[in-house]
Amino acid sequence: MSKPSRALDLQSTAHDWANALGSGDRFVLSRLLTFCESTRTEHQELVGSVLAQPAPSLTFRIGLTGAPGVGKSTLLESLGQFLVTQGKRVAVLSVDPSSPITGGSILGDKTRMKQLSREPNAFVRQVPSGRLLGGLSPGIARSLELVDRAGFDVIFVETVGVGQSEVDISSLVDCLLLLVSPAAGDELQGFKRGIMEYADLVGVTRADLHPRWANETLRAYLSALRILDPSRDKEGLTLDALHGVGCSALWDLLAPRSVSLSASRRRASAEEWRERAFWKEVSDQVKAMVQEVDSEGSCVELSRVLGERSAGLISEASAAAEIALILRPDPED
Ligand SMILES: Nc1nc2c(ncn2[C@@H]2O[C@H](COP(=O)(O)OP(=O)(O)O)[C@@H](O)[C@H]2O)c(=O)[nH]1
Ligand SMILES: [Mg+2]
Repeated sequence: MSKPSRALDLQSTAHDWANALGSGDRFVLSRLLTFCESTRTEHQELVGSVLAQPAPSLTFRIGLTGAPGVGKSTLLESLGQFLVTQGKRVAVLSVDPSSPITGGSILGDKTRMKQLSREPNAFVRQVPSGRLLGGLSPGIARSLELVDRAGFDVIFVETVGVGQSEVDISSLVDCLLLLVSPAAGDELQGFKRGIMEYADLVGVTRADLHPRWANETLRAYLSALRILDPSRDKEGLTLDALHGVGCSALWDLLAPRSVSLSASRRRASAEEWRERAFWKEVSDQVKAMVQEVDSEGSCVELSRVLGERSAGLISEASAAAEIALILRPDPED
């Protein structure tokens, strides 16, 4: 007999935790996600051992990206409920750049997906972003793995489309949906190439407010997407996220893309992603260290190199090489 889920603690075996998770126990899922976000070693170790237990990875993962306010959470509220009425179990991981760790969330009701959260067959969770706005925390790959094991049919990951995050998320999902707002003719210039290249589908929100602009925007995005990557099948549609108009058509576009990666391949990509997240963190820390030198004036040599580089006296490459030499410990010491 396995333990009741509320009796599980850090002394319980990974096997018991994994069983409770696999039975779809959301209390256990919530606790494991909290451990995943924790900095305590014993929490990280438990998550690691739970994930080391064999389990199929079968959940269809969909990334949803776009500028703040475009309508990501609103769409998930509608689309999630639509899917629940279709008998699907739906999970949402929403990467929240406004520091939910402290509980100091400044998010409105829309962002919380209030209706969807109340559905017994839905699970909505805000996960903290990395240190940079819109960045993904290194824990996200593991959080996704945990949700994946809790028996949902679909997992959505909502990320703010800033910087690298959509590139990162695209390696963890089966399909990436880019949401954009309707824009007038000249505003359609200057697409953000980075985001576009990774998107499989594009949705234009607020079609209820600006139907004509929404259609024009969709046309412009689709032709740009096809030029950027003619090999991939890019599709899109206009939506009224607020009233859920277009959810059924959107699902018709999404569902065929669930013919997804095999479990082992996905696990490899999660590991690869954690590896990248780790080295990014290391280089950010080193960068911060080097940048602080100037103000503290603690390292004369570094200050000199930084000063010479700003003044254009030495090239970027030789400045970087000199910094590496300075940071390397002296074997004589
Ligand atoms: N009328 C209308 N309002 C929308 C639509 N999509 C989003 N909104 C509104 O836009 C605001 C921001 O939406 P939200 O989902 O929080 O954006 P997110 O930051 O991308 O998650 C909310 O007040 C929504 O009600 C839409 O398709 N039509
Ligand atoms: Mg949101």
